[in-house]
Amino acid sequence: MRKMSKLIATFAATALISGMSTMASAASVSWDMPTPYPDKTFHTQNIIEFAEEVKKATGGKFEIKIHSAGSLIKHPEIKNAVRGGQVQIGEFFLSRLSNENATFGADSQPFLATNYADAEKLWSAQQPIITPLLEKQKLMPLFSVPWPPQGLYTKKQINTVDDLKGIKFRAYNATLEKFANAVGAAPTQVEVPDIPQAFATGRVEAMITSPSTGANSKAWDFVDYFTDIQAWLPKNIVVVNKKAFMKLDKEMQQALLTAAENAEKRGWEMSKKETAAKIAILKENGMQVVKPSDALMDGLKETGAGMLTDWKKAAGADGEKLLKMYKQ
Ligand code: PCA
Repeated sequence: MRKMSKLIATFAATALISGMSTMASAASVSWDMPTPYPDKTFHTQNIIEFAEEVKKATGGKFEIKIHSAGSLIKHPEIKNAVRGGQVQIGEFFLSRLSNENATFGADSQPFLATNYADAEKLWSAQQPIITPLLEKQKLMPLFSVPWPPQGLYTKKQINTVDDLKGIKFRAYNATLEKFANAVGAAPTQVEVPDIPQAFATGRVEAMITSPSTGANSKAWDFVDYFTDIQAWLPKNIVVVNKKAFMKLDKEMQQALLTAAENAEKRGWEMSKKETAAKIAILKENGMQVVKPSDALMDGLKETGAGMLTDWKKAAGADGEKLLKMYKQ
């Protein structure tokens, strides 16, 4: 009898220990994080590091699985997937929400903020306005990182705005679509993973995007000119489902917030480094990197000014507040 109970006790203890060790090795919380962008994108590299930091800080208890290149959720659905709790966290292109409220699109307005210092000021002005808009949807913004200044990719040299007339143009949001229409080009929405295919099949023949996306898409396979117009620095944003956040224990919440703060800082630095590095890759692969003519810049800026007037109307009092803060 005594032998028997000792045996049971030993068995129970072993079960307890092995149970504990499985708990320690498997994450007790696991989140899914969709992003529209491929693995080699610096934004994706940054969120991979963010997830690693969270895992390390929680001793492996809190795991965030990155699903890149729209593999889990397509770009247009990511925000609503986080909102509906289908996933707990996600990354997307902030200005895609400008149909909900024009202030989400401030960073995609042509020639409003064209360098990192101004982009930072613009984010400081935009953040307090869009945060409550997201909170109304039970979303919590975690961090936001800009793409490098947007440049023009074409098959032929572009000297004036007129040279863009009739060109089939790849767009990534409504603002760029409007811009393309305003200069007489013909825009089509194409997600980043589909860029090479869209050029190869002739659906598009030109685009405005960063040196990063151009180099990662091997733009030299389908265009010859990169005109460095530095038109705007649009941002990605990472948002969390508020309910999912509230379910985390304090340690996990803190780990997430600290890693987010670090990711925002690291991401801005990565973005700055990308600009020169990726322009060099475009050159190495035989692309003509061109400084824009004054005539082209004048024409583009005039188009941008018209768009800003429309944006102000659409953004109303919030937009006014945002611009006032930005210009201070
Ligand atoms: N790359 C993304 C967004 C802006 C950028 O530089 C794209 O082309 O869709």
